[in-house]
Amino acid sequence: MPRSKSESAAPPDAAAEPAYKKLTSHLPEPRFVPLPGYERIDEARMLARAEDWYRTMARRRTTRHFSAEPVPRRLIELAILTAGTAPSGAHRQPWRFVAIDDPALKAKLRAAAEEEELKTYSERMTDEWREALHPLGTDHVKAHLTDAPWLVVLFAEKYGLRADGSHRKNYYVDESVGIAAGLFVAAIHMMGLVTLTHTPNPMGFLREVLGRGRNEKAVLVMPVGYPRADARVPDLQRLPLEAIVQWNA
Ligand code: IYR
Repeated sequence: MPRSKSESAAPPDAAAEPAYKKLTSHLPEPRFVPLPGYERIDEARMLARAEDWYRTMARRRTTRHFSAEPVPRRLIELAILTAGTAPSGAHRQPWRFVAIDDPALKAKLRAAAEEEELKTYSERMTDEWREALHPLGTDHVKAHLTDAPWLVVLFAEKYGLRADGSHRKNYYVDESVGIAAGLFVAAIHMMGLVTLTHTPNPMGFLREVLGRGRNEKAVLVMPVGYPRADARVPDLQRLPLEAIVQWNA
């Protein structure tokens, strides 16, 4: 009896490399090093640290009420270094930070942001959106942009630029930059400062005023400083665990 085509085909060889592996065979072997700095800790300490970290992070709030008290530049450097530990698509690290403490530049950015935001709140927002923001008390007045001692503007590098001007694609830029932003927010909180994730809309003016390249897109403006003694926040609750997790299907 003739064997069917599938029976006569060579059995798949588990050890055989799929053809795509050949496509990078001209490249140098990747270099791997032992996982650096990993320290196994016992379970009781794991739990204590996890509880402590959670309780500390649960106290983080976004406030619009910043003190003008100066903050040392090294603290901003450390928050940016921490943000830069984020994982990123193909390890392209597509985040760039502009840290501003010059009062004139802060005033210029505030004026530009308020001009756009006035149009956004007046004309661009839908009624539904305006109503959604109502409990947060946000409006086009951005006093925090000049009150806070630092403004940190986060840019996403949409693509890299090679020396010859050609574009080098970056991967998962939004996800990577979002993770970096989260780490920045956590770092600021852990050092006892506050920040606010301001999303001016539209953001094009930031690239122009700050002289960034066309391959970068502004993502967030984050004032950083101490909270004012009378700082207030909207009365919000966070979702309980049951509402945000599913264990298995
Ligand atoms: N970009 C505006 C509007 C705004 C939108 C959302 I969604 C917020 O959670 C907060 C504000 C602004 O920064 O005011």
